[in-house]
Amino acid sequence: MSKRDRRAIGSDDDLRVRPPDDHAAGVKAVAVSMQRSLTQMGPRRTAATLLRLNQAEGFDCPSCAWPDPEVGHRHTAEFCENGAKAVSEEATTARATPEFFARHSIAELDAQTEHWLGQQGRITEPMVKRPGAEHYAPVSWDAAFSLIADHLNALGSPDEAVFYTSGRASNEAAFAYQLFIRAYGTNNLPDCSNMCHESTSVALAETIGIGKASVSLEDVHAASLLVLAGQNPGTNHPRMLSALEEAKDRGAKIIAINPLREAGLVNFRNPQRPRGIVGKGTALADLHLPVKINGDLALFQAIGSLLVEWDAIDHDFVAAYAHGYEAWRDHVGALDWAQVEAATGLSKELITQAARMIADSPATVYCWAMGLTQHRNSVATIKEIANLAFARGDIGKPGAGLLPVRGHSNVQGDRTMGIWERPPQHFLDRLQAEFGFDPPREHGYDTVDSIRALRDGKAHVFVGLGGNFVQAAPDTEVTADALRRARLTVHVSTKINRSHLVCGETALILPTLGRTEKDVQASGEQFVSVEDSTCSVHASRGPLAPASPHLRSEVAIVTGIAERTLGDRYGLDWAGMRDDYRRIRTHISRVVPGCETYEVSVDRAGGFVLPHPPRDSRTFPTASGRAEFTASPIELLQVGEGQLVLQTLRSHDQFNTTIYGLDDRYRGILGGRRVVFVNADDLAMLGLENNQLVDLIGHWDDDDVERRANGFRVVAYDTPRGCAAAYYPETNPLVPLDSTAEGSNTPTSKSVIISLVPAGTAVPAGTGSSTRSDAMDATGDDDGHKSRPEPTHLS
Ligand SMILES: Nc1nc2c(c(=O)[nH]1)N[C@H]1C(S)=C(S)[C@@H](COP(=O)(O)OP(=O)(O)OC[C@H]3O[C@@H](n4cnc5c(=O)[nH]c(N)nc54)[C@H](O)[C@@H]3O)O[C@H]1N2
Ligand SMILES: Nc1nc2c(c(=O)[nH]1)N[C@H]1C(S)=C(S)[C@@H](COP(=O)(O)OP(=O)(O)OC[C@H]3O[C@@H](n4cnc5c(=O)[nH]c(N)nc54)[C@H](O)[C@@H]3O)O[C@H]1N2
Ligand SMILES: [Mo]
Repeated sequence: MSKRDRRAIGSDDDLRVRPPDDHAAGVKAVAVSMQRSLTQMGPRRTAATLLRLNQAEGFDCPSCAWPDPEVGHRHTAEFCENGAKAVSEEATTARATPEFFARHSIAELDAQTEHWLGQQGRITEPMVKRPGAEHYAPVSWDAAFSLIADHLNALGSPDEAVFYTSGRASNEAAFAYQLFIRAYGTNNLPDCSNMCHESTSVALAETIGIGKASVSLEDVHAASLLVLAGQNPGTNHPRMLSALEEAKDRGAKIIAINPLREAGLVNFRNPQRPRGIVGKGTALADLHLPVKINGDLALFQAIGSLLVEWDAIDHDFVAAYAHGYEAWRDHVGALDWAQVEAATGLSKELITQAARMIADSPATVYCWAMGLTQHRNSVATIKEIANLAFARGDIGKPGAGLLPVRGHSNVQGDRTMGIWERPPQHFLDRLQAEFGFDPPREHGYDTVDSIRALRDGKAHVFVGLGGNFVQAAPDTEVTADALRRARLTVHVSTKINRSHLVCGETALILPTLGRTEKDVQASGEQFVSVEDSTCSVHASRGPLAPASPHLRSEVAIVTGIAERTLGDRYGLDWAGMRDDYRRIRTHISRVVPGCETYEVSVDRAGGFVLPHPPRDSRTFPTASGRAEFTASPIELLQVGEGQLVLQTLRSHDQFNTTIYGLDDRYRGILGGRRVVFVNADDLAMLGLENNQLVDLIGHWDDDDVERRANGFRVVAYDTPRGCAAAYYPETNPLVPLDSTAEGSNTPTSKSVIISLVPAGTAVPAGTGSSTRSDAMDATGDDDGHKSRPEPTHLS
């Protein structure tokens, strides 16, 4: 058992399990968020922050990317329990000072849990770990920038550095960052999106010509049917529940497609409405399809075949706007129902019920998130959703469309601003026209390819604008070894995380302002801008004084690194951009399509909405200029005898790798995180007892890495046979680096093949049986991504 496993189990001594909840939110949620905020921030900061959250003159919630209601329709408290937790986590009064780093060696800190690290508070000064040092020590900004510049300028090629971005960076920071990286000379811009909605971006670019949602919040309210697939809104997008409630009030129906009966899909008690406080709340899903993990492609094809059979097709839409209908119709016409039932675990009767609801609905919105994007066949699955929308004409009309629900609050904006390892040529052309240098045209490394490059000694410098790379990325031990091989790792961060401790020979932590804080530069107080899941872009202004006088904004840090590294190369005015963010926005207005009046539009109350041709005019910027039907083969996941398919998901008390607390209230887990949810019949079949301590063994044949995560409590849970669930990031050591989605290279963190053994059981080497239906390229060839289709539109 590794040191990390032991200490995590130690923290779970208080684990208690009770039955899962049958509803989400309600008064309890408000009480929980207020109490946490008061403890971490005190009453004054609580009032100063929470009441400005998501208001027109306030700041954008740093939690998820769910859109805000129109100005005039917002509540006084326009936030959810988990948004309040995210704000408290950032606006905490705890501080990790240089004295703290002097007291604790890096090894000592690395022996602590992620939860404990987060509780140490905001980092107050730039810190450096020199080669061989056991502690981080304070360093001046000036020296830090020089250190980075020296390392970058000493590399044999700019392609030996990788520049990661997490989805909290503002549009201004993201634009300046990608400009610097391209002027430096590489497209190595991996981001969290590579692990998140990349499958969506690829699938939608091919089918509708743009990788973003085709709906507004008003469309969600006006839908007659909402299909929620692979998403847990009660925890991850709680404000979405208010929108679902509004839709239900107007008569909408909801179909939930999820292996788990998540509380937030069942019932919502809105704390802002009287009936949510005293009554029974609003029943949400009218139909729940407990699909087997990764059964969605087969499910959507089966629904498609029924629509064809019933001729419930919008032939006018198909004739006027679509391409490839006949090939799709013939493909789904040849469906094998036995295969569908094996893949989905659902009866034909239940699938028929769902198809009937879709056939009867004049306007359907399809929503999805990580339950669909993190599988080998994710791109095909999402293209199948597009097929259904085209078949019914459910795109480009009120109350209908495609809604990939984004994760990080500005992950979509970062892509729009050019954070992308595969930038479209037209974006690079516009950069060239604006700045007068020829940006690199070769595609760069995505997240998985960056890890391979660091591992194989092809990259030596890692810079992270936010995020917690070593915990978020797959194959924890492989990723950790790759980062340790770097000559320099740099993290622009608000709080301590594991990636600061599993670092390169030289390591820097550069502490930054967060979304809650005032940002004052030479020209005065600045605002930044962000884009939500529905392409709406708006300004954000933090209300609080910075956590420390030594903090710098992300823009100041990025331009500082750029200035020192590039000098006056290409005459780029880094100081000007830093002093006045309007200069960055002027560049944005000339480079990013749809942002022509950026400065004015973004600062209007409620902001503005970016153009989206399919949504706005049923124009499809695809290869054929039409909505592209596609036909995809169904492949069953091959799972060996006694093995399970594990999905790695979020608890109610975390934001990705930031662990707020140890409860997963809605699922009935209290005081611990090392649990694995398994169907009771599978437990009996495996000879395991509920509550038994087990180890998780990963099965992946293509390399010699032993993948194991130890010391999990088994919890008998309502999930389909053969399916298991456990929390991320504890289970990331089980996700093989080379197991990625076809076309998007996203790690398959929702279909990990495992077996369970009683804790401490030795497993002889070489017992990982092959679990896949066919071979895939697992050579670690970092050119693999180049075979992916050329993107046409950003994000
Ligand atoms: N509070 C909070 N908010 C967050 C986050 C957070 O960690 N905490 N993270 C943010 C980020 S970056 C993201 S990307 C989003 C993530 O939001 P979600 O996608 O909701 O996050 P997950 O917890 O990964 O949940 C995946 C859901 O898909 C289901 N699922 C798993 N496998 C399958 C499958 O094969 N088919 C189907 N149909 N369903 C499946 C799971 O049971 C679960 O309900 O949330 C964002 N918001
Ligand atoms: N097994 C498994 N792995 C997954 C997933 C999964 O479902 N299963 N989900 C994937 C998904 S969807 C995503 S999006 C990734 C998330 O990957 P990341 O985005 O890399 O991870 P986060 O945990 O969101 O990053 C948290 C860190 O960001 C820093 N931070 C917070 N606020 C700010 C800020 O304002 N500025 C800066 N500069 N830094 C800040 C803090 O130091 C904090 O420790 O993980 C992926 N990994
Ligand atoms: Mo995400």
